[in-house]
Amino acid sequence: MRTPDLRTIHVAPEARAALEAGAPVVALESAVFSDGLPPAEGRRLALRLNDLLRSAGVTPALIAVRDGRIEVGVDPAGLAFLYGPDVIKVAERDLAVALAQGRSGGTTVSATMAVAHAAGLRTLATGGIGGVHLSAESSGDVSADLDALRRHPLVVVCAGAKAICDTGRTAEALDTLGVTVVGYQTGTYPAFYVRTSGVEVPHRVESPEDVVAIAQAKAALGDRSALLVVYPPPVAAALDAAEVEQAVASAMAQARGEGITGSRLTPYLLGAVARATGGRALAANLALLEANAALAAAIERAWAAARRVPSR
Ligand code: PSU
Ligand code: MN
Repeated sequence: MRTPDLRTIHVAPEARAALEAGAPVVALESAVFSDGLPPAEGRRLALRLNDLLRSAGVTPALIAVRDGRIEVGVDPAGLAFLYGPDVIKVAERDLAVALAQGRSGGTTVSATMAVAHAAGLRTLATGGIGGVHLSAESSGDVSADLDALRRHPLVVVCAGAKAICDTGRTAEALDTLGVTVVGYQTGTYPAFYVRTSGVEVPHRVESPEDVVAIAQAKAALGDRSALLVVYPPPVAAALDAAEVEQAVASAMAQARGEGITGSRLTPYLLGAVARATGGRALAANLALLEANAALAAAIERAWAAARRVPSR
């Protein structure tokens, strides 16, 4: 799919002004609010992310679809439309349906990348990307986020793939697709709630400036794939690998028992894992979303500063 036509995308005045000025802007996905977190937690987190980005001198650009309008720069105080009865989880392939049928929904990483790319944004923060699911052998479930990373040249900050994915197989898929992956102050992929999966990342970076230099080099080469920055969750909130493995295994058994598949699977599993860990998975999820937004903000600030330096 080509990136959507900018005329079908509504960019809020503040985000538009920041983009025109070359000022730092961070895109946020909204499926995490509509599907990934309990509504009350999601709504509070949306406000916190907004405040965090603003205090870092960055314009927040929450992306979502409201009544068939694709919006960039949604007010985090007005998220009720994400919790109505007809809300859909909008992956890139669903944008057209939402548009044609006037639907509302939270955008996944794939849809958020497509919209952000078309609107001229450079950096996106999320919790975990979708990847190759642990059940992929039998179900064939591989997230559309992966192919979107091949086609949209954004910097995407995440804590690796979601806990219900197989990090090793997700890393191989990213390799095949030609996505540039760097570990931020780490040599291995984090596994969402867990600081390390043991799977090596191809490259390691130490600073926001390192990330910007690679993003600029990719642009200079005409490389259209994303730069995926994997960032371990904060030490204080991170969980133990064994605990997560057990919680995920029992969540998958429950999902099988209830016959849950397709786009409903991710939200179902995340909820079951949160319950199985007595809420510690939820706390880790919130903490890593904030940390990722903060790193995305630092990357955007470094990028805006780099633009002001005269070129050699
Ligand atoms: N990570 C989370 N919560 C989420 C998601 C990721 O902690 O809700 C969402 C993201 O929006 C991601 C999507 O793009 O799940 C992937 O869904 P699927 O596996 O169905 O492609
Ligand atoms: Mn899927």
